[in-house]
Amino acid sequence: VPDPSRILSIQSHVVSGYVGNRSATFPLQLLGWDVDVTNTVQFSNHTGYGRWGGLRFDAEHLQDIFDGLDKNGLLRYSRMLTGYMPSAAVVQTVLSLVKKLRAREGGEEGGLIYLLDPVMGDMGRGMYVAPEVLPIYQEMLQYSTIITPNQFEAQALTGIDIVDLVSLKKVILTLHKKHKVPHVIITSVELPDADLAAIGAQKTLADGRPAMLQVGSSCEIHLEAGERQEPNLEEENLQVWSIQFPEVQGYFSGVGDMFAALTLGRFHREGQMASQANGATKDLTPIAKASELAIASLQGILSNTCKVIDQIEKDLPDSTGKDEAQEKVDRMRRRELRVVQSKKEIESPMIVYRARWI
Ligand code: PXL
Repeated sequence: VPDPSRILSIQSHVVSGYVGNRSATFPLQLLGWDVDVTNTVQFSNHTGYGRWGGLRFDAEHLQDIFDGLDKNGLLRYSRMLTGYMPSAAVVQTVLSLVKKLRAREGGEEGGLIYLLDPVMGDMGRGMYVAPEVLPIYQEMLQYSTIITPNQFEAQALTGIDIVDLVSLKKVILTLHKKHKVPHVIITSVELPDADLAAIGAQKTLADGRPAMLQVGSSCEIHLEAGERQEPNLEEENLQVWSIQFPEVQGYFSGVGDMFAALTLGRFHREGQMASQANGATKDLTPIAKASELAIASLQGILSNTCKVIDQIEKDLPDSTGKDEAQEKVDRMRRRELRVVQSKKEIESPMIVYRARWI
């Protein structure tokens, strides 16, 4: 029997700082999950520093770990989370693992909940994994429960560019219909002003801060002989929700990883896949509620992080006399998420930014 409180998390490890498993484990543990941690890389620090030491693990190493768990009857999970995987061979190994876990749990009702974060790149930097990773992720989608691509990754997975509301819906529909994904969250999207206005969204929030827009959608996928069937879904019955929240200036590493972890940790399977009623009062889906909580925690963590950065930078001399590489390292160091200092924000976040149907 799968242990109802165990999550298998497969992503990066850094010795110092908080990305990958280092940003996922503590929040999940605080939320009451037993986290079994599999590291896909072990680096001294995240790659944003510009220099780092350590190894990317190969597929054989990961397979050996999974085999070891299996031999001891430990490969029974109610939930699974994957993030950055360093090679196509590793993604392939995890694909075999997911197929095995899905088969083992005897179908999907009450079975494995798998959050797949298809880490491949972002709009600013483009693709930062080998291109061979993409087709394996595309095959993996049909075994996932929840996916959390950013705009770049959603576009790559579907081959459709998001340029407006119409293409955004086409991407979501493709992920549900062709790839048979039950719950889709596109963690942030850029839309033209007119399309933002059409869904009642803003470029900037009431307090003047620039807004980020996240969208999500759920779709019931039926099984036949254990195989997911293509849902009978058309664009006009898609039900998409969105959340707008302030963009915190500057780049913080590990935010996406923590969002995925918190969303999985906060997700309750119970409840409807989509809204039953029509109109503005229709209930939010469990995935929208999980995302509200995840965003609320992250806003709190980022706020704690920024307070410390401001404190340090206020007292910094104009010139530290250090070389450019060391300045960059110091800057990255200051921007590490304050994870253990944000226990309160993880356990009892204050929801300010709400999901709404669009
Ligand atoms: O998702 C952030 C991340 C994960 N893994 C490694 C990284 C980073 C960000 O820089 O370097 C190894």
